[in-house]
Amino acid sequence: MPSPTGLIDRVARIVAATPVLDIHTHLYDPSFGSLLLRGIDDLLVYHYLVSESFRRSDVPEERFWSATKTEQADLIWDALFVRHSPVSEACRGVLTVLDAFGLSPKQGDLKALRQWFAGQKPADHIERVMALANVRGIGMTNSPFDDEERPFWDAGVARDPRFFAALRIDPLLVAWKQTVPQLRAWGYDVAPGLGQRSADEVRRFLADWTRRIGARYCMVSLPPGFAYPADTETAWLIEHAVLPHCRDHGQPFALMMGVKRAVNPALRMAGDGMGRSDLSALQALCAAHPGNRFLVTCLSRESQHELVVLARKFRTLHPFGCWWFTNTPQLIEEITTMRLELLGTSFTPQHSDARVLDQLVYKWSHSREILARCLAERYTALEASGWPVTDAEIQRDVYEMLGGAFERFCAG
Ligand code: HDL
Ligand code: ZN
Repeated sequence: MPSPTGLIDRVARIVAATPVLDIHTHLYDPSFGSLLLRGIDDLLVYHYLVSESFRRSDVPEERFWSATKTEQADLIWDALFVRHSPVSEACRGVLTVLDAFGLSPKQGDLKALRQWFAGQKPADHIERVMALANVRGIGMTNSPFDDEERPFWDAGVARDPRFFAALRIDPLLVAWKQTVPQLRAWGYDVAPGLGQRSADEVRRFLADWTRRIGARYCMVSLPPGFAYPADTETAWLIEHAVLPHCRDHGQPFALMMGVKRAVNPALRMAGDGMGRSDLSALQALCAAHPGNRFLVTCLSRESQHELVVLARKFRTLHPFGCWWFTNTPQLIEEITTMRLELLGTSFTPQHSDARVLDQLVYKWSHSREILARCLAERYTALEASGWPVTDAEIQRDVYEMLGGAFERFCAG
């Protein structure tokens, strides 16, 4: 539908100019040192590209894993960029990043790219990336069970306020019995058989870490088979420990639903898959716990419509992001349009899930382009119905969707 008021350009300009709060990533505060990944080799060995490269090479998985990061990156570059056109979203992302830095990979070779990145001062590079991606804040994924990360919390590092913490508790909820010994070693009097003492001690564990890292929310990723109510450790711990904890601390509980871990273990982190979630579990959680707030993203395309309809029923449910395998232009467009048409602007369209600092540049430029298009279409339809939109209204809506609504949702 043509837009009489240059609407598409106005929306694109405002979306590009509005800084985003990236509510879920795997990036780290720069004070976490080498945990904050950046540069061409980390961009290329991103697990999305690892799985794509295995389709294009007959290198045995174990030989790949025994290679150095540089050798792995060379293999991936050759398989996905030299011998074939890099048309996948994850491949295009690497090129968007390099192009934004003014680098032309087709002329240069990986050596030249490595030299360029090696020449960037870390602190300057972080500022450059956050400015290019127009990101005002970055949500981390902080797991007490991560042996690499925990020493930084033990040491007490100076924090960059733009990086906020989120408490990730998967081992507690999806591998309870294997996690009990670790909790006991940390001084929490829990038992495999659960019970009130364990619930109290898990709440103390959650409270200790929430305070320690200043977590903005609690998060877990759940398999497609997650059920609630159910006679499972996961359901029991959510009901008797996590949700009371979240109420005590005024925190939303973030559920990332539908991940099948280690579908192909030989691919390691690249080996995870997905399945359709039974959202009646989410419906039951929202209905049984009106005092809790839920941030939810689903991995299966087939779960998206049900998630949006559930969000229409429960204002305590805030859908967010086009997660992982739905983070592709076609599905971002489909999901964002579905959400706009059924929820208005009361959701958070995207998070980057970035694992490498430089990825912020492509994940946000690709998503902003699509969000702007979807929004412009809605505003054009409004204008056609006699409701002209002002720049101020567009700015208000975009700020909401790029983090403002999330901040209000977290504040309760
Ligand atoms: O569980 C998660 O938070 C997922 O985002 C996984 O980390 C996954 O490996 C990923 O990076 N997806 O984008
Ligand atoms: Zn993630």
